[in-house]
This record gives sequence, C-alpha cells and structure tokens, in this order.
Amino acid sequence: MKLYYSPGACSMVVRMVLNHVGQTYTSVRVDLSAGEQQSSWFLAINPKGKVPTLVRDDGTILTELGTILEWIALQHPAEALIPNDDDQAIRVREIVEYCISTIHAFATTRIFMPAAFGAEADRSTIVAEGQLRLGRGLALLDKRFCDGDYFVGKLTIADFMIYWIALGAVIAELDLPPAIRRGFESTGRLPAVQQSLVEEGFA
Ligand SMILES: N[C@@H](CCC(=O)N[C@@H](CS)C(=O)NCC(=O)O)C(=O)O
Repeated sequence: MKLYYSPGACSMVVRMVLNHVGQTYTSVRVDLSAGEQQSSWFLAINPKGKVPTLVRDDGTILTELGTILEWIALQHPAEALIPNDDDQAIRVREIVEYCISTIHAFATTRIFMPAAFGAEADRSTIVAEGQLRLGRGLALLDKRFCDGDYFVGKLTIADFMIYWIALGAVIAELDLPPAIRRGFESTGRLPAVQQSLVEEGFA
C-alpha cells in the first residue's frame, strides 16, 4: 500500500489510521507548496491533484479522505473504527463529513492555504475568516462530544479526524473548547498518533 501525502496536510489522518490498525505501507511526499500536486507524474496517479491518495495492494487507487478512512476501517472490523451500532456509525460518518467538507474545506484551508481564497493583499482577512469558521466548527463539535475521551464514547475514525482539525487550531493559536481539548489529548496519546507526528516532522 502506498500513501501520497504532504506533511501536516489532511493526508495525515490517513497515516494515523493506517498506523493505528498496523497496516504496512510506504509513503510518498507530494510537495504542495511547490505545486507538485499539479505535476504530470502526480496527476497521472490522481487526476484530482489532491492528497491523500492511496494506492491499494491490488494497484487500484482511492481518493477522498472520508472514503479512504472508511475503507481502512472496513478492512479492520475488529478495531470497530466505524461502530457496529448503526446510529453511532451514521453519527461518525456525519462528523467526518462535516470535518472534511465544511471545516477543512472552508476554515483550515483559509488559514493554511489562503492563496486558494484570494489575493495576497487580502491574506489577513482570509485567515481571520478561516479562524472564525474554525472556532464555530469546533464549538459545534464540542457540543456533540460525549462525556468521555472519544466523540461517540469509543475510538472511531471521527476521533482521528477531529484530532487533525484540533491540531490545526492549536497551530493557529486558537483555544480548544473543553471536550475537544479532552479528545485532542486522549487521541494524541495514542502510539499511532505519536508515531504519525514523528513521521510527518511534528515531533
Ligand atoms: N476532497 C478531498 C480534499 C483533499 C484536500 O483538500 N487536500 C489538500 C491537502 S489537505 C490538497 O491536496 N490540496 C492541494 C490543492 O488543492 O492544490 C478529500 O477529501 O480528500
């Protein structure tokens, strides 16, 4: 299995989950800041020009973060990273989707890749809007978080996703609301997360 990634990008969520389930894989860095995602060699692998991109052992390619996370979880049913309970499972999917298509797409991307949202001259306004949206997203997640360490009360793919969103908030020097902080600390203690931070140059 091969993961195309960029350090600290949303591909890190895939790395954390692969490490957690003990999947062996190699990883290939795509330099987003140099625009390598638009290079012909990478577009030949993923015409969308995005990481994460996962090449499975049979050579077929998976794209879209939520889909990749779900596929890894389905390959490792014993880990129950998508709960067996249907209602919990659908809540996990709902939260992963919200993190990707609302918080990541419109908040963290504004903060960390502001050029995608406008001119250099507007950078501070774009980043401020991203911070506002990230704060709102985290507050919404915080209200729905279980009393325990994990979003639905046990570890699922949603926790790795929320960890990555919260890591972005910490890097952006935003305060984490209380339940999100609790989850960030619990998920952050997992060996797979620690290993991923080292592998992506954060520790
Ligand atoms: N819809 C995609 C979005 C992935 C995405 O936005 N990836 C970012 C890194 S976090 C990326 O590759 N950006 C490069 C670009 O947009 O040029 C998914 O869910 O996988």
